[in-house]
Amino acid sequence: MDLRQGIGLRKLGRTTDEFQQDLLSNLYYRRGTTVESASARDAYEALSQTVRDHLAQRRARTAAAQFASNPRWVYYLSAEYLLGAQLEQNLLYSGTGEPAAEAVKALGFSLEDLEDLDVEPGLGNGGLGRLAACLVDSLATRDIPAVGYGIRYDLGIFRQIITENGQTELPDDWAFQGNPWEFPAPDDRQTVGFYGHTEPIAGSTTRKTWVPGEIVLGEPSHMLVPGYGTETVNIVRLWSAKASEASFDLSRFSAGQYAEAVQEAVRAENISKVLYPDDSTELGRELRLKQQYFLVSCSLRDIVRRFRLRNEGWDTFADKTVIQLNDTHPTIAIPELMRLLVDEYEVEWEKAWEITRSTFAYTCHTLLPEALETWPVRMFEKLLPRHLEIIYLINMLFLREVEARFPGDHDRLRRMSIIQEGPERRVRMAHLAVVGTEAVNGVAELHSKLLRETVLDDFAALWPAKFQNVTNGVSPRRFVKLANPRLSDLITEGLGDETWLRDLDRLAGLEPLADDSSFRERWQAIKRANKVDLAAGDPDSLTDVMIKRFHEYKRQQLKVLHVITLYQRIRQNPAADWVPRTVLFAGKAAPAYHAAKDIIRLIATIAARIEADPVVSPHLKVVFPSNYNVTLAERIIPAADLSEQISLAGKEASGTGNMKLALNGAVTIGTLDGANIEIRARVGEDNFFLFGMDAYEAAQARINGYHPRHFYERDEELRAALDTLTSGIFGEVGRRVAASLLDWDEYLTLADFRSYLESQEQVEKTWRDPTRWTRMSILNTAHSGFFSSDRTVADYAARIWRVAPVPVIGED
Ligand code: H2P
Repeated sequence: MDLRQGIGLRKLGRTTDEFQQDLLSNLYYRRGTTVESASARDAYEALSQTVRDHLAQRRARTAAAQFASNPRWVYYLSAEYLLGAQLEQNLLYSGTGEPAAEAVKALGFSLEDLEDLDVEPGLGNGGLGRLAACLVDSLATRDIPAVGYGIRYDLGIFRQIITENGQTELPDDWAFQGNPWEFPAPDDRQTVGFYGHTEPIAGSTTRKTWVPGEIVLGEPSHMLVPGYGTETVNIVRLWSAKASEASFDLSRFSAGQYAEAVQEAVRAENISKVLYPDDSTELGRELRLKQQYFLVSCSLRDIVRRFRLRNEGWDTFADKTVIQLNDTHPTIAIPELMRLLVDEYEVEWEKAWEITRSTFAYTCHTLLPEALETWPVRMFEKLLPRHLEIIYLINMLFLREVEARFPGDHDRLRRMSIIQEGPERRVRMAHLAVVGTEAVNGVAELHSKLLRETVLDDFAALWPAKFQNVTNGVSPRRFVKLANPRLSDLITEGLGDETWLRDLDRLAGLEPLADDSSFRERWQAIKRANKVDLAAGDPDSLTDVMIKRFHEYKRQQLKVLHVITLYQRIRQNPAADWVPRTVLFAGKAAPAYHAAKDIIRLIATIAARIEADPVVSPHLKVVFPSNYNVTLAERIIPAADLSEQISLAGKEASGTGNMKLALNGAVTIGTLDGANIEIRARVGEDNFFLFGMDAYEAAQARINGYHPRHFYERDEELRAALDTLTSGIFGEVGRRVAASLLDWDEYLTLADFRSYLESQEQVEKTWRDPTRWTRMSILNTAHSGFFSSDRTVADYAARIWRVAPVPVIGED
């Protein structure tokens, strides 16, 4: 028997009988229980193991095929992954859904019961983390050899509870009951240093020895990332911080100083304790920087370990390695690779710099200048003294390059420097990320353009070819097939087969069906059924959803002003023929972001008030389900009629919820911002409700001197809405929100109010014509094929990574 790479393994069964046997054997040998006494958890664990085994076999073949082809590997470094629940996805991707359902039934459970036990790892915050998850899905689906690296936070994004008092945050101990999808790999543990000092090395001007003052261990485990409709199974490798043995102080423990004995160990393990520790304190900020270096250091050592398995020279490193930095969080990877090459492997500085620059690429996800990270030099110096020295040298050589191109332009040098001068000197991570990479991309056309024209304009002038656009995308498997099985079946029927799930442009084939009345009726019936399942409000009402992280630039407050206006209009004229609406908000606000939390609280207050109002409640309902996460998104998106994408133009880099909603037949009301522009261009102007200023008008409005009170004075309904808030009927929080809008209104909410209201009137007019609305809905789906993350990955592969697929040959 050939035992290499699992070739000698028994092939796992796919028939119901075979699957059942495997399930029973897992129940018996891994859970130590029998059919008679199995709990739902036993059944869930045994089922997960059985499904996982199928993927593990594919994983073994993938690893063998990828290693044999010696490809250029894509390493995706991301502080966040919002992977979503795993069981349902893995049933689909392993093709075991049907036998599993039967086998589980024979145990006395339903698949749905067991899916409820599947906990989603909340290792991310919003679009950025979910994008990482969609990209790794598509990397595997496109057979691209890749590893995602991240942090295995013990506590993921907090669990949110919404009450009339707003948002309450609770810890999310997601792996409390274990995580059956994870493979620990303690052998690949890494050692990470912090603090300490550097020492010169005799005879070298560039090399130094770093003597860290604290050592922490990084222990990896990985999750399997299967491709859809292919054999490839890649991995996401997540690092947990562990204290080294030496950090436990046995003598103190023996002396009864229990807390002191473990304090060093606790400090070490705190590194991977929570996602985004509160950074309103100095210690919190230092912990974040520690997390970033922890991720980078473990991952780079792992990448170097993998490279060195082949004994190839450093000359080939960049040909075999591309490291994508997902935003600036992992940017310390640039000086870290320099440190490894120069200090540890004795590669010449120039050579090391050439390797580093051709290895990295950077994706920027924001346009808000305040969201581009900077770290105090002082903190860097203390925590990562050697890295700061390397950054200084990189900066000096870089500024020389700028000086040579733009002699005497001191202002430019100051603007472009990696070090921001001022009372507190800071390291500008985005500048480091641009200087140390081969390619920089924004995530939608407008975003990439604005990056070149505004925040990174000096860099674009220096290196125009470095700047690219790669428009985001989403996984049609998770967000259509799994989230919306009814619609998915209808699409498959309409197109004749399921190949659209790997080739989303095929959705265009639905276009003619928009004119087919029986197809339209079925389409409508599915939307209704999804609304019934969601149970948020009357399924015949217009389901109007705004689901995303809470941030003032996204302008949930504009939607609030709309709701208040509707409330007042209905109260003034209760007998009129109102379009019934269910307005659904979902999303979390960062715990220290008080203005965003105020908006949540205000929404909760308004929702309760409307609910209690017999005049308004038959026509208008506001709901705010708690704890927005991937699982909840998968329930809301299929039920949405109207998708709110109302950020101030020029502020939302892309958005991906907009894509998920359009794909599921929600019609967008939106500004010319982020990917909305590309959605509108594809679905057609007639099938999109546009309003508001564009990015240039918005920028101009600020420059010309924006006075929110001016809009308040001129627009009677706006005035009434704001006066209502100021009157206190929605509590103190209403007053605060009104004051912030009237006094400053950073994101020009009041300026776009009237245009938004007019566009909402168009929405209602269209809604009254179900044929027209349903056509729009179908055409939105039909023309959203471009927004597949498979296309995004193909773009990165061709233009940035220059990598090709490595197919994995199947067993059969
Ligand atoms: C961010 C941007 C979005 C973008 C997403 C993925 C940071 O997500 O703001 O515009 O689509 O990255 O590129 P979010 O706001 O949802 O946290």
